[in-house]
Amino acid sequence: MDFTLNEQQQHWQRVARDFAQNRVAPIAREMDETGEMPLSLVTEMAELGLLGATLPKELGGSEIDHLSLALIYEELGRACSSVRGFMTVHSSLVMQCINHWGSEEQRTKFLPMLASGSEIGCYALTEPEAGSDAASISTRARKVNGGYILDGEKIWITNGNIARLAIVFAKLVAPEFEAKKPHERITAFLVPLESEGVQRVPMPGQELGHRASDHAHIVFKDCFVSSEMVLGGEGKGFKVAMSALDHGRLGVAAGALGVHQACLDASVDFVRKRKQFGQRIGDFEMVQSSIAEMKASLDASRLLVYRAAWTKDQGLPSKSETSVAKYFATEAACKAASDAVLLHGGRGYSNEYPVERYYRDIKGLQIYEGTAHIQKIVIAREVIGKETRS
Ligand code: COS
Repeated sequence: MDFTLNEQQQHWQRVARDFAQNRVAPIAREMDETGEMPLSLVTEMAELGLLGATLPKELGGSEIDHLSLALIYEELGRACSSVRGFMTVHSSLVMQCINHWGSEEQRTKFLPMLASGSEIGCYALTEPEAGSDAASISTRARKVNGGYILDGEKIWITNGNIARLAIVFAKLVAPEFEAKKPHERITAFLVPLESEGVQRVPMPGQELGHRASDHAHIVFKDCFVSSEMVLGGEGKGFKVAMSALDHGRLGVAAGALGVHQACLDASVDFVRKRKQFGQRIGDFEMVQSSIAEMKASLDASRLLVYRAAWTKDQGLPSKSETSVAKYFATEAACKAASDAVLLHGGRGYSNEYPVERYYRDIKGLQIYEGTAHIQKIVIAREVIGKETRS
């Protein structure tokens, strides 16, 4: 087994690290306080070739492998979870999904614009009454001449206010779909968000973390979408949604690695400098125990995340590997962030040091794109097999 990164992977790790440390990290605190990510960062990411990531070059992509993409997310997550979250939604949930499921026309029309950052994408699945139970969405798509009319509402849509294109999931209302199971009625649509019948507002309230992320509440009321905007075919929307989440979950898992690494870096720096009882606190065994646990769990998470990326690169089914990586890496990073705050004592509890931001941000990664419980369902079903009811 070869654990070394190849030249291409090292290249993308370097590019992402330079960008994250020089352009993102210095303003991470400010973005957290103002609740805004400057859109100039999107342009910079596009110019570096990060946004196009795994897409083919002729569609504006960089044709990189999934392991390189995971390294990019890790470096972004190490600097700022909100910026990493922006890119995971835009590049993995939206672009990889269109690249996989889109018709030739859809791919050539939308992907180059998204790769260049001139258009931003979002993924609209979650609803007020449909989170983990994605098949229970109530947004409807009524078939009419030449297309469909969408009615319904979506919440917690990352990039939803800044995006111009959304992948929207809705249940088809048509006689031939009436007898079908709920998930078999779901269809994915590419919806330009400036269409008539779309209303968007920022989500109310302030989130615990990811404060520079843009989250929208989107309402569709008599919104016409033409037939050629169906993504993946009528009734295929649940599979479209789930396969996109498999890409997105790898991004979240890799982002958690970055937060975990940042917690370790900050803690090591602190315990080397901070003195109590006449010695550096890093010389106390209990502190060393925390640092050792943080490092050991980080190494384990990294192997799992890289394995999931590698599995994708082999073209093998990677649903279970991705859920294992997402579940383990986010849990481990949550523990690391909690320990990092504790090691910093009173300073860790204030925003004088970045660990309190890591602690707030990481909780979101246990939830976004499928909670830890959902990941365990996916893993257990793979291991035990799904219950069959007669
Ligand atoms: N890729 C492709 N197809 C998939 C898939 C995947 N990862 N996961 C499931 N499917 C398919 C199944 O094969 C099944 O197909 P058939 O109809 O041909 O048998 C179909 O989808 C239904 O699958 P399943 O019965 O497992 O669906 P459930 O309703 O039980 O839901 C969970 C499964 C809970 C795993 C799913 O609803 C889920 O991931 N929920 C979380 C949603 C989420 O992450 N939301 C976050 C917000 S979006 S950023």
